[in-house]
Formats: sequence, C-alpha cells, structure tokens
Amino acid sequence: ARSTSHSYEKYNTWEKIAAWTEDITAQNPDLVSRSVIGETYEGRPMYLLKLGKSGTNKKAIFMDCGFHAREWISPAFCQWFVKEAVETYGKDNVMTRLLNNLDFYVLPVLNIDGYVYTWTNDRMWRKTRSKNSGSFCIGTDPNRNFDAGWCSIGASRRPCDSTYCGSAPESEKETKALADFIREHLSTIKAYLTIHSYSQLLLFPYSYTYKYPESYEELNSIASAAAKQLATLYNTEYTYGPGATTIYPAAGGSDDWAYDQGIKYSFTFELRDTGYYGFLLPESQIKPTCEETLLAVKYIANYVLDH
Ligand code: ING
Ligand code: ZN
Repeated sequence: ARSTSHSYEKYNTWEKIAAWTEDITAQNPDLVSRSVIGETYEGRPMYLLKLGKSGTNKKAIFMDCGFHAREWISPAFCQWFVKEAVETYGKDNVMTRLLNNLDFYVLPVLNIDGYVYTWTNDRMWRKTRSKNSGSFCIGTDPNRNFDAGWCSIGASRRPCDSTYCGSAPESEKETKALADFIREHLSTIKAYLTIHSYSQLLLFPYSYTYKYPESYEELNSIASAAAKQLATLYNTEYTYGPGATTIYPAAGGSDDWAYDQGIKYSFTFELRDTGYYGFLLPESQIKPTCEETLLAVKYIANYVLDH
C-alpha cells in the first residue's frame, strides 16, 4: 500500500498516474475496475478505468485524455473526473444517478510515451514516439491517425511535421488499441469525449469536411447547453461548433471517426486557456478548470442517459 495520497491539483508523472489507477481501483472495488487495452510503442500498459455500479444493459460513455503529450491539463481532468465520481457517488444526486445507470470508460492518457517525453526531454512534444521508416524524425500525430478522411486535409504526410498522419490509419499502437476497444463496444458506447487543450472550445463533427453531420442541430444544442453549464462557475467562455469551421479543417481525428462509427454524441473539448499560458497552464488553474469542465461533462452524460 502506498502511504501518500494522490495530488489532483498538481500535474503528475506517468509513474504516479499508473500507480493511481491501481490505488483508486483497489479503494473503490464496487465502482471502479481497471483493464489494459494495449501497450504503447515503448511498451507501457494502456490502463482503462471503468466507472459505474454494476448493472445490466447499461449505456456507456467513453472519455480519453492525453492524446497530445504537451496538453497536461487533459490527463489532469481525467484524474479529476474519476476522483469526483468516487467521492460524490451517494452524495451528489446527479453523479449517483449517472453511475447507477451508465458506465464511464476513462482512458487517463492515450499517448503515454509522448507524455513521458514531455517530462524528461521536451515539454512541447505533441506526437507519439514511434520510429518512422526512411526518416530520422520521430512520431505521428495520434489525432490525425484515425480512418476519417485520413490525411486528406489539415494533416501532413511528412514525418518531421507535428501533424504527421502516420503511414496508414491506425498505424500507431495507441490509436489502434483505442479504435479496437471502441469497435468491440459499439453496442454500448453512446458518447465519445476526447479532452485536449487549449482554446476553450467544444467541438463536434466534422473536422475532415465542411459538410454538416446529420445530427448537427442536436449536437449544436447540446454543445450550447454544455458550454452554458460550464460558464456558470467562473464565467469561462467557450465557443462551440463543428471542428472544420470552429478551429480548422483537420482529417483523421478521433471524434469524427467515432461519429462515423455510429456514436452520435461525439465531442472534442479544448480546455483552458485561450493562449496566455497555452499548454503551460499553471497548476493553480487545475482545480477551477476541472470543476467547470466537470459540469459540461455531467450535462452531456445526463443528456445521453435521457436520450
Ligand atoms: N486540437 C485538435 C487537433 O488535433 C481537432 C483539434 C479536433 C482536430 C478534432 C481534429 C479533430 O489539432 C488540439 N489542440 O490538439
Ligand atoms: Zn490536442
């Protein structure tokens, strides 16, 4: 047993996050279970937490953090979300109802190798850490590596670029593991949430094309209501809309891919801030950022439960 408690208001190393996944599972056996959905290029286990009271025919919501290595507030949010779930279950009516009736799959860090590299070598690293044949440059952008208009727009075919789409869709062990898990659970997963930073945006499909998704009206109204909820705490302003027109056109993103798999409620969050600190968001902002984001995620989860 480990004696010191986890620091939710600090950025944690992968070593600490990995140990935390074990501890939080052991401490909450009726609410949390842990599995491994694959391993990274450098051989690290990709831990997935499943949150929820056991039940039959439950819908599920999948949420991942840490696609891009330097976006440290993202893994911090996944940790915060799990903490809130276990601490407020049985106390907060909304969280209790959510966990009684839904399962949350939470992947605390997708791009673990990249995340480790930002702690040891280069704080601004974005991509995975895989080797590219025929190049000395390392890594693929995991959010250009999905089979959704792959590499057609807003992505690069050059391995040295930060938006390199990889040698093929799902060329990365990390994106393949995520896609395989979602494909295997398509009958239960009703929503896909992927957490990035920064810009304070709530995006939905599409990013790989300017065409509007069939559920545009519904997604737009959910995003509007979720952003409104988020702002109730600190007045943090979020812009929302389809990725292509709200941030920039970019193919191969996981939200577009999940949507085209039939997961209607698919959103990308871009957390604080709007650029003053950017990726280097101070630790003093972890708590307010996570508290406000939690309101938006709970809103979306509630909506999914009721629809
Ligand atoms: N932004 C996202 C990126 O991967 C995005 C924006 C979302 C692109 C959805 C494609 C699909 O570039 C950051 N900050 O990573
Ligand atoms: Zn990102």
